[in-house]
Amino acid sequence: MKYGYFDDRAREYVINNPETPYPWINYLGSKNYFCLLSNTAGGYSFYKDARLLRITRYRYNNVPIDAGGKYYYIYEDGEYWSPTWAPVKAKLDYYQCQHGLGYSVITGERKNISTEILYFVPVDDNCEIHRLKIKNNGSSVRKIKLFSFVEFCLWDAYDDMTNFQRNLSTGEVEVEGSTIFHKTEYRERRNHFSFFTVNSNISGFDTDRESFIGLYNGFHEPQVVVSGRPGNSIASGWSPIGSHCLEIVLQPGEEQSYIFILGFMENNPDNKWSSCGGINKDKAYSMIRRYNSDIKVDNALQQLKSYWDDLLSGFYLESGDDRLDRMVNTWNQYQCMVTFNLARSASYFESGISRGIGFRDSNQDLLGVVHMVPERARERLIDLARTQFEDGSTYHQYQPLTKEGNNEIGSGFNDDPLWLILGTAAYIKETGDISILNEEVSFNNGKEATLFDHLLASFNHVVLNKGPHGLPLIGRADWNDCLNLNCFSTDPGESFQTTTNKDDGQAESVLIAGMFVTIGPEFVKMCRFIGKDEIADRAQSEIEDMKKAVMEHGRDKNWFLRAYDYYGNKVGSIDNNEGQIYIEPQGFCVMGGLGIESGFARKALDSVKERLDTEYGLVLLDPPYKQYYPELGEISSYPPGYKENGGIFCHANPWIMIAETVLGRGNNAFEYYKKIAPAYLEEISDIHRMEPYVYAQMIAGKDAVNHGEAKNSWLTGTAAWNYVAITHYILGIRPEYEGLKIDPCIPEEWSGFYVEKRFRGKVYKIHVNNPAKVSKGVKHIKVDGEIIEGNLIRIPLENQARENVNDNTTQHIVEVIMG
Ligand code: BGC
Ligand code: IFM
Repeated sequence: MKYGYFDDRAREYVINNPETPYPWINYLGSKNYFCLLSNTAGGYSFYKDARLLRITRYRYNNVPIDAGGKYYYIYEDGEYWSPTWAPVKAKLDYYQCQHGLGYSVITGERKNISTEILYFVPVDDNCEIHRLKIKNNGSSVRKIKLFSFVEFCLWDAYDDMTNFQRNLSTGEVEVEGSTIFHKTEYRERRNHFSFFTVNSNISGFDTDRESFIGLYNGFHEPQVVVSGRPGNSIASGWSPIGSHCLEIVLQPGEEQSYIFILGFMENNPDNKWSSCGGINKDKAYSMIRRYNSDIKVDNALQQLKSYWDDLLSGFYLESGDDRLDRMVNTWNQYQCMVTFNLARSASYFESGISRGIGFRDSNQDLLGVVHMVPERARERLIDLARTQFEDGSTYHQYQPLTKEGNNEIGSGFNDDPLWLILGTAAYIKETGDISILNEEVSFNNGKEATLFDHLLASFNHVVLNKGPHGLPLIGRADWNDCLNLNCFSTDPGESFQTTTNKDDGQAESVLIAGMFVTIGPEFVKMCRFIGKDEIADRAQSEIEDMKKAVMEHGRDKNWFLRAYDYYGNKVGSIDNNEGQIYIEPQGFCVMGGLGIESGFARKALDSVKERLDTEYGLVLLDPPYKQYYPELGEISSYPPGYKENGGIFCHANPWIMIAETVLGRGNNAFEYYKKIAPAYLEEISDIHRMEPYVYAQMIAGKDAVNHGEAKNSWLTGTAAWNYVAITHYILGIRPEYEGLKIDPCIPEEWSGFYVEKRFRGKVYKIHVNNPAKVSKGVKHIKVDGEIIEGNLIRIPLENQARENVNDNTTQHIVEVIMG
């Protein structure tokens, strides 16, 4: 069942039924000010950090689930409704929500009054605009009252939901004309405030939640709206809100437009406003003047649209399959940007208070955006490297506001270091900017180093932390956060403890080994490019050793093992009762070229098909753990079929897609792609439940009660990896250090496709033809009419200055014949 449709021309998902299977959200904001907005106007806003600078309040785990947002109420003759359907839920004669790139439009009509609310955050400002157009579609004059509503958060979202003894006495507001200022101090510092305003006279306002809603009412029946009379309340403590009341008279056919602005103002940090003193209203008023007319709002919206058009135009596909095109051209790239911006902080599944920027997460996220925002990817790499320890280990997360490593979580995830090599490689391949390796960036202890020194430390961290089988020690966990194998009991019957001491924890990871043989060669190539051949030779021999270790100790009969636990027992083996085969090492070991000649790779991927494939995607392991195994850590604490315990963990699916392309099996690769790509799941939205325009982290596996039901949409490494799988490996348009490789691995039945790719300052118009109906293999390539050697369009690294990446002046026509 569908709840809307894709409008590809407008690049919108248009929802036409407000009762979606779960709130279907959008993200407004692209730099510092962000807002999560659901299809019925639920959600919240924050500045930079979803925990520390939360502008409006939101209650997770609420009943109903999505209560609290940017609401408008229409009142007429004792009757009232929400033009966004929620929260009042009075039946609308027409409802539509268009989620576009960085903006949403919610339209509602009842009793011939139609309202269209455009919500967006201007590209370079710290505010959100709600432009409300209201029209009388009937034949009589209408007199209505319009009430706005936002609920302010007292800044630190965690404190806001826990520290009531203090917070209920801190709220302060001020009303001047049509502007409501939220002035509550943030602890001792009044260095920021927010405001909510409208570009018209108001007939009243409210700033105190209890006065507006009533102590025993809900958002669906605020007493002020029920009575149609604003209370003109001034909040003092308790819960400050912002609500305007506008009296509107509409002639038949008349339409009026009102612009509401919710803004955030930060003062210069060394020019703090005095406690209980004034706030800098002038700054707010000048922001308000930037958007106080329809023309100004139209311009700002246009600017936003151009911003996204420009970002997304770096890769354009015509495949003949609408669903694939809309994934590649719009929604997958869009999700990659949102995920890169927000890491794992704020979604409808991540509360915005618990996580910083993940080291492994960010390095993977940037794989999906480096072609759009290379400068920001570069900056992120440097920020990440700066939190790395000298021995190559890394803080698992850093805090976005301070960029300091998160001490609470610390380090010890032994996969983390390798992702920095992968992220850096992706950056260099896309931009050609090898100079990043010389960038000075100190280690966490302040010791001076270049980025290359960091990568060397990362590489060595694996080499110097191997276990009894010559495989990498896993530490607290590798990519699979829930596989905590250094859990042991010193005394039978005693509870299990975890050790992170490397001399203690002997558990080994075949996934890290697979990553090492996949990512290690990237490091070797970088060494060679900058003339460090001796390091390259040593590194290469370490890679060979690791390959041997995997082939000797990292294999089961038909697939790659997952790990050895603390006691040296195999994990992910046919000898185990449960958890016999895991997805991750099959993907990475094959990507790293293991077992290709011997046919073992094929066997491993055939086993994946046989054991892990389902109608809705590949499960993480099989069979799931049905009992709790303390020696495996968190993984078996999940019910069978959920999350890492045999859920369809979408992040790991593209690793198999890529591995399939290594074997040249384009049919399999694309079949796996389609199974989890949201645009292909639109018709089963009632089963899948999440937004059909973005990936979810997990879909319940075959052993789960609700097989096929997804959770954790939006902020997941799934976005970047699927983008890499489809663009670099299935379509095969792949940046390499030496240039652009054209190496498609597609379903045999495809007759070809067309791609336009912006690459190192030029545009490549690539026509791929597949007359012989093969999956893989390129017969010849012509660039501007000349046949080139092989399938690499060579562009030497040293010619590529970083500043060039967005200069699209030169075009090349590339004709590719597969066969
Ligand atoms: C995983 C969760 C797990 C959590 C804490 C996350 O990355 O997705 O399943 O519960 O880490 O270990
Ligand atoms: O690898 C992790 C990631 O860092 C956070 N989400 C879950 C993944 C698998 O456990």
